[in-house]
Amino acid sequence: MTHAFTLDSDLRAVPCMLMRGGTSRGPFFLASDLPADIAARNRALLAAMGSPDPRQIDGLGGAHPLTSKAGIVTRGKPGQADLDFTFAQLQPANDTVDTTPNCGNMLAAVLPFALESGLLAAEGDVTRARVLTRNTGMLCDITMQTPGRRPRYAGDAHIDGVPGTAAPIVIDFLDTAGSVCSALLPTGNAIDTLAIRDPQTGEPLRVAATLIDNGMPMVLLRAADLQRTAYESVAELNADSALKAVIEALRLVAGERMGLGNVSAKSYPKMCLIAPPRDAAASIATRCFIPRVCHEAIGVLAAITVGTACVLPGTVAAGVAVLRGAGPVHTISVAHPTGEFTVELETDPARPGSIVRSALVRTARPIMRGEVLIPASAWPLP
Ligand code: NQM
Repeated sequence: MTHAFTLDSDLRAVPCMLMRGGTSRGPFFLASDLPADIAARNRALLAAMGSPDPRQIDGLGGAHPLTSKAGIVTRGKPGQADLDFTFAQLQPANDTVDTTPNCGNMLAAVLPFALESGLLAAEGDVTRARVLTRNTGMLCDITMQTPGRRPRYAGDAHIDGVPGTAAPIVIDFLDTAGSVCSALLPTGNAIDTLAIRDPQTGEPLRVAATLIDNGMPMVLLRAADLQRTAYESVAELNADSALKAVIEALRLVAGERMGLGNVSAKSYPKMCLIAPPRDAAASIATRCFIPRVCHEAIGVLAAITVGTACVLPGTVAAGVAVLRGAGPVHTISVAHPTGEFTVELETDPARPGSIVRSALVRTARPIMRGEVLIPASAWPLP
């Protein structure tokens, strides 16, 4: 027997579906179910997630940046895309709602959400949709299994960072270079030197970095240059306040150099320590800060951006990454704290340093559907 809840109160009910997208999780909304005004929409999202509060005890957020995300989906413009997706990065402890960067993990949940919410109909045994991520204008094609025109979630694909296996969702990115930044290498250099004073010792510090954006603005640093290994555990790195202070100081300098202005309140650029792989099958070892806590795995577009640095001559990853085979299609295995992330990158031999396509596999599924209840003070009742 099903049970219907009734509600007659000063809480406002907003339809949504809680989705896992890759190694992230958050509520997905139809754009028509949220306020059109951006400030009002942000208030509604903050209330839905329970931010700001480190534990997000009064909302859906999971007290971590990877579970403080929301997706907003609508039909795309004919001739341009089947679906339009806006990704919103919230934070547990502050009141920012950032729709400037992309999130390739939440992106994986867009097609299942669109099918489940009736925004799009399944095509046949396999459904493919072109998705425009409005955050940066990025286009991709997403493919999932829909036997009998029903989404299938069970399957054999495993992604590190998520227990078990599920049906694969394939994402083909069409154009990722320079997402938030003006170009793939926003300073025009494959390596820049970042000069800071160590915030704890006051000692001057000069560190070589690759400032790069192939879908995600990132600062790549050789772990050895900071007397670390990039094999440390997430807990060790999160407890390493000396390292975190240096990384944040480097990030502020890098943000200005990348043309991003003052990034002190922004969730990007992400900071990534790199090292030669310890596992023979991997191409590179990574530990990513997003940007102040260490990622348990690595973001999707972060992995694409690191992979891109591996195949670009002259970056800090050159001489660190172990590449097998010789283009134009490179398979890069990016090792991270909970396993590895394989990305396929296609380069154009006629244009050295250009990536014409990137592809990867994720899994995603709806976890719960219903209505999130937010105080009417955050979005007044009609
Ligand atoms: O890089 C985390 C994640 C992400 C972003 C972050 C992402 C991406 O793992 O495309 O997916 O970098 O804050 O979801």
